[in-house]
This record gives sequence, C-alpha cells and structure tokens, in this order.
Amino acid sequence: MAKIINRSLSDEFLVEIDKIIDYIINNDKFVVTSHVNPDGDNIGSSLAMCGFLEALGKDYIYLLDDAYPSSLNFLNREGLRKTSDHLSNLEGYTVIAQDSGSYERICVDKDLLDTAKGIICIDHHHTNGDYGFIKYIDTQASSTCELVYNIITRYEEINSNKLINQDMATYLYAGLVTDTGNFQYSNTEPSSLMMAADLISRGARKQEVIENIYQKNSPAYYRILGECLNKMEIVDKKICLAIVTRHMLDKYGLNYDDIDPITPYTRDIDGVELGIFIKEKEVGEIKVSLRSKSYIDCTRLAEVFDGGGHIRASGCTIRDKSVEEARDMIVDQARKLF
Ligand SMILES: [Mn+2]
Repeated sequence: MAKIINRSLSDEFLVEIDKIIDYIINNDKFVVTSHVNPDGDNIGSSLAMCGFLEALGKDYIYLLDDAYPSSLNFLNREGLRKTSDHLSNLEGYTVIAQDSGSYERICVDKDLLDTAKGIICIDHHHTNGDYGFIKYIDTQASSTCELVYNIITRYEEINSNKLINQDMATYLYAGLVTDTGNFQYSNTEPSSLMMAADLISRGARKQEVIENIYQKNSPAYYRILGECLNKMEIVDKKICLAIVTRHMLDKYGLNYDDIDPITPYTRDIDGVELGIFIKEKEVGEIKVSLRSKSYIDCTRLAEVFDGGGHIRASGCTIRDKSVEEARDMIVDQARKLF
C-alpha cells in the first residue's frame, strides 16, 4: 500500500504520540476516562484505549461517573466501567483523559482525580485549556477516536504487530461515525476515511453501529420531533431555533438523552447557517446545542454562556431562566455573530 498522506501524523504530533507510547510502555498503572455526558467518541475512544492497555498487559481502571446514553449501551462492556464512589484514591495511577475539552469536564470526582500521578490529555476540542503533563491535542482531528487510532497504529508500526481486534475496531468506528455525523461534517478528512476503511477491514461491526445509533428511534421520538419542527422558528433567514420543553418531554414520556438527534435539523435548512436547539432538561436548567454550516464559530456563542466545544458544534447551559428568557438571550448573542 502506498504511504498514506496523513495531516494528523505530522512531526509535531508524532512527537506527542511517541511520548505517550513510551510513557505507557514504561509505566504500569492507568486510569482511562473522558468527559461528562458521554457521547460516542467519549465511549469509543475510552474502550479502545482500554483494549490497547489490556493488550499490553497493563493494570488499568476505566473510570467514568456518568452512565451511557441508551443508544450507546450496545458498546457497554459489562462490569468494566467504575465510578468514583467505589475508589478511595488513585495513588500510583496515571490518568489518560480523552475527549475532554477542560479539566472541569473530566467525569471523575476531582478530589479523587487529584490523588493520581498526573494526567495525559488526548483531545480534539478547540476550547481545550491547559491540563496534562503530556498533551496530544489536535483540534483539526475528526474525533478523539482518530487520535487513539493514531497512537495504536503507530505502536503497531513500531512493533510490527496488530493489536486492533474486532471489538476495538467497532469502538473506534462508533466514535468516528458519531463525531463526523456519519461522515457528513466538514471534519471528515481523507485520514478519517482511511481510518474507517482500515477499521472495517479489521472487522468493525459497522452495521451494528449504524442500527444502534441511527435506526432505533421510538415512535414517541418522531411525535416530539413533529411538534418541535412544527414550532420551529427562523430568525433573519440565517438562524433556526427549535425548542423542547420539560413539559413536552413529560408529555411524550421521553428522556432528555432521547432528543439529541433533533439537533442537526436546526442547521440543515436551506439558507440557515446557525442551528440552535434549546432543551429544557429540568425547570431552571436549559441546555443549548449549537451547530453551524460553514462560517460561524459556534464556540464564540457557547463561550458567552460558559460553554464550549468545536467550531461547528458547541453547547452551553443556561440556568435559572425560563425557556423564553433563554431563547431571547441566545438570539441576542447569536445575531451579533453575523
Ligand atoms: Mn469528540
């Protein structure tokens, strides 16, 4: 096979990848973790890293305090995930924190986290602050799964062996699919598609991933989607707003997690650049998902409300406001971006 031209494996990143590989080879105890409110990339990259550590015979703990959303439960490895309340300290353990754009978002009790030896940060968030004694942060990467894939395949190349088994390939594929919107988003690069091809050739169960993530919607989901889209609002022809209230969730008997797939509808309208999905998780706790098509930087809007994320996909939380108040605040700020 011809040498793959892979932007994400430039010398600058290879230095960090090799530091991580050396560190893992020379140390024995690791904690693998990720961000709060787990998504496909969070779970996929964590389980793949666990698989890598397992293949190298390392002692590791998979620690994540938040439960998986139901659509990703098919990835669950029974009994593997531990939560902070079951551990008294992490002395001697090095934490590998993946896909977490800030220290605060790491989904482990912070008093417990502070007892660890240190943190290795592997991430692709634009808003990543400064944590970790080794940092492999590539904000152009499709997903953290792509970074973990780069680490494992680099190890394979150095050691002339193959470590990615069918399960690991499936975990990595799930994260790649979810973070690229099933290869639709602008973060889909040649390297992402090469990675997908390689994972499928190594047995990634791609049909299982697609069916579980995209083809298991309940009838109640379609009914709430119908009501939500019916009431959708277009502002200045460029901003689309959709709202799901707590009352609507209760009416349809749905969980907050179930309505996530509504988000892209707000962006995918002809002429709309910015999609805003407002979700009243609880009264006084309003979650806002932001998506842009081609030129608005969503993080600029999210950061006004102490949120963050990626240029094309960000989020924030507005507290102690009604849905109407939150809507007005967001629209005021959103208009300033144009
Ligand atoms: Mn991610």
